[in-house]
Amino acid sequence: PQTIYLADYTPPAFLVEKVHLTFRLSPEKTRVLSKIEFRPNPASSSRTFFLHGENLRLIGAKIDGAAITPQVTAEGLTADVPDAPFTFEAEVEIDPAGNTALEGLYMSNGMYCTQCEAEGFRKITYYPDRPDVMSVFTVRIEGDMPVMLSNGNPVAEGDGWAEWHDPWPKPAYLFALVAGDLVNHADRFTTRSGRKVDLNIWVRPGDEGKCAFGMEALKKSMTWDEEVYGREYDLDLFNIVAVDDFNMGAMENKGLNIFNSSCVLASPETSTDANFERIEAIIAHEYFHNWTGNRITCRDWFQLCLKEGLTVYRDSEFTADMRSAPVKRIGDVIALRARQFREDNGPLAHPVRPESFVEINNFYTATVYEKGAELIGMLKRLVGDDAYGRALDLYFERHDGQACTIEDWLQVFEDATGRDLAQFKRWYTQAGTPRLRVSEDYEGGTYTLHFEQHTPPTPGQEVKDPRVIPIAVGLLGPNGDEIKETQLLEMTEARQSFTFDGLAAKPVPSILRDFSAPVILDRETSNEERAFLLAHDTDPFNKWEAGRALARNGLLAMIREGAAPDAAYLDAVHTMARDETLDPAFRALAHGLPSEDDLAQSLHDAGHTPDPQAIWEALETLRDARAVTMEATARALYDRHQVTAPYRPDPEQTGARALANAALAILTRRDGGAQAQAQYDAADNMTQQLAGLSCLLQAGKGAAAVQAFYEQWQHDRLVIDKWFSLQILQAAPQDTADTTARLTEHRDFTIRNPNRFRATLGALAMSPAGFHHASGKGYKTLADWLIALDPLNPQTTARMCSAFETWRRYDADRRALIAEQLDRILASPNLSRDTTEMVSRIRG
Ligand code: B3K
Ligand code: ZN
Repeated sequence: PQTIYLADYTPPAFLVEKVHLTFRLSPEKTRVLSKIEFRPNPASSSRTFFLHGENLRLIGAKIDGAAITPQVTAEGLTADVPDAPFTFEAEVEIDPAGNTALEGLYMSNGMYCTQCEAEGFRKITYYPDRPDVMSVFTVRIEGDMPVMLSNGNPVAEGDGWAEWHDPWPKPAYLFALVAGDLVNHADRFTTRSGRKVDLNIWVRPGDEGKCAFGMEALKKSMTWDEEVYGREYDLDLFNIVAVDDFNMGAMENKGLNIFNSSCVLASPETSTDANFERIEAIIAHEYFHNWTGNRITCRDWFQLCLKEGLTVYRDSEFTADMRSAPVKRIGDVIALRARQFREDNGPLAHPVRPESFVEINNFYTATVYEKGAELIGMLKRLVGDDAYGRALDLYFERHDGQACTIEDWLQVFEDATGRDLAQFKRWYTQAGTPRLRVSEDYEGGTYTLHFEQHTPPTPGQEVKDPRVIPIAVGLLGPNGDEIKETQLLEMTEARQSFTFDGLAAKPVPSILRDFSAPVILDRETSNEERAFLLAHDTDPFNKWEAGRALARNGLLAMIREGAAPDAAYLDAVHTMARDETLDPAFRALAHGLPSEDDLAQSLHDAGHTPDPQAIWEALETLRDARAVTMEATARALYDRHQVTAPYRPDPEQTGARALANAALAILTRRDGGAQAQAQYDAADNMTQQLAGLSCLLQAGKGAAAVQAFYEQWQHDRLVIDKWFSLQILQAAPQDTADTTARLTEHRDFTIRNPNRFRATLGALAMSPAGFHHASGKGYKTLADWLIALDPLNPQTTARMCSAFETWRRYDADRRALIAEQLDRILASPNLSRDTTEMVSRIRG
């Protein structure tokens, strides 16, 4: 397969003025008629006419009305064209029903839908399928479907046809079409300048009752973007459609967002608090793309973080405003470390702006999205809130309607602030997580912090230059009072020291407050100091972080030296649990322990080979010990934080349920599941029901509830996905692979639905002790299914290969077992470009 390089970018030879598409829908033989008005691009010296096109049956083509015979290959079409504006027409036939890859136009439960980002439009018709070609689309849909939608505004409709027009020029990746038997949940929004916008969430009949929450989230997002970023919606209609078969979460097509049904449908009975929160965030994210992504798009796919990093950052600000900012921040950092740090420290490491790719779908990664968002957050910290606001205003003013680059983005900040961002740009071009080593000294009232930054080599990048790192620091006095409020240290050198004068005693530093930069902090410190910060730090993130570090150190000592559970940790976490001045949601988070994967990485970093089984056992031992010391407290917390009011997925109730369910998990280790069974039986919402079921499975008492749950929910796909996952996640390590294999035989398992596949095989991959079981059966089960999925759906297969990305951490036996599976995948006949690239990079 061919590698594409950023350095090879050239502007398009031809631009598109207008495009008219006619779809004659038919499941196996859809005809697509296109009429595209091209003109030579004055900014290009090339006059080579090339249109992308894949899996298309060309019926005929014309230029300026005259039939032509273009040269057609598997990638596209070329033809001789005039050196002046001309009209290209084509008629092609495609097979939506046979499209199992879920890219281009495909069918999901009898409904037609599209997914074009990144390069799916070329599976619909011949077109310059690149984001820097923006055009105005008019679309006619012919078919016998009750509802037929495309981007923009409806123009006209009749029996068996509908016409749509989108006045905003857009790249082909934002094109969308949906046709099916759908019903809508409708609402209205008036923008601050008075535009009346019709809002709809379109779903399959029967799902109407699961739209209200998503609709509220949409309206809140629209208001928030007006208030915070000054951005208004720009069409008279905004449609969201829920689709069951979808490769990712959702897609921001102009005026017609398409969602994985799991990311929009919600009801208290079927969705957990976490589902509600995620749905609110994803609806916001896709809506925010209307400005950061659609009005201003990317010049080429290397610039993906331009829209994704910024939009993730914007949706995180939104959630922080709607809910608790510290809880959101802590949750984001947990996820960043779990997914992005893992990626950045393994064979798939790549810069936030990659320099090459084989298959762009493989670069919709935690690095581009989540680290990309961290870069925006750092930039905002460095320039300050006001300057950030000015820079964003300038960005929208200068680049509206354009396809831009990271250089454009940084230039806006330089122009708005007068700041030189050359060093900051390294965050976009250098892969790897910087490690920040800290030491300190104190003499005569002066306290000095010494920092040293180092970024380990990553594939293709041996040596790294120092980056600018914003380090938020506060100082606490010996009695726990804050003696220096948070200040931002700007580290620009490889080694740099910062002093604080006039101190009466040696302070305790609180470093990297609010996780001010995506780095790994490396500081020799005592557990006493961590317990002190846990008790006194005014920064919620670092308070949480201190507890997490205590837990991690105790666990590492248990794993490495067979130490007993750390009394200091047990004591500190117990004290915090009882502190009713603290937000219940925060306390629930502080109860979480480092993940198995987190511990494996810590061991690896310290030069040890992680044993997944030993890690799992240490966590179990610690949880048991905690249950002994905290039993009475857990009982009290459980009772105190029961929610009696009618269910609402708001931050208060969500926090209370999270804390009560953390307490339930503790109690279950003492009462054998009695309280969990009671909760399961009484539950009137999915959060409580699922927590009850989870605890019962944990206690080995889940058989009856598993059966009952299935019978209650077998009609609801999204709930049954949870049923598949939970049984695997809660299996004992030696049973994880067998449970997975057994569930793949269940009549409700299907390889064709990505949600179900992820619920099952993804759960196996997310259970480290089970996945890495010494027998190798976890590896083999996953590889078998990836090999089976690849011919049907390369995108989802390739994404799930990252389960193997940490393989070099493990012992020689496990490495050999994994290598065998990776080689087996690579040797599969006709392996997709997507999976070939991923497995080759992982194998190294
Ligand atoms: N932009 C889409 C992701 C498309 C993924 C293509 N493989 C969703 C989002 O980030 O909002
Ligand atoms: Zn996005």
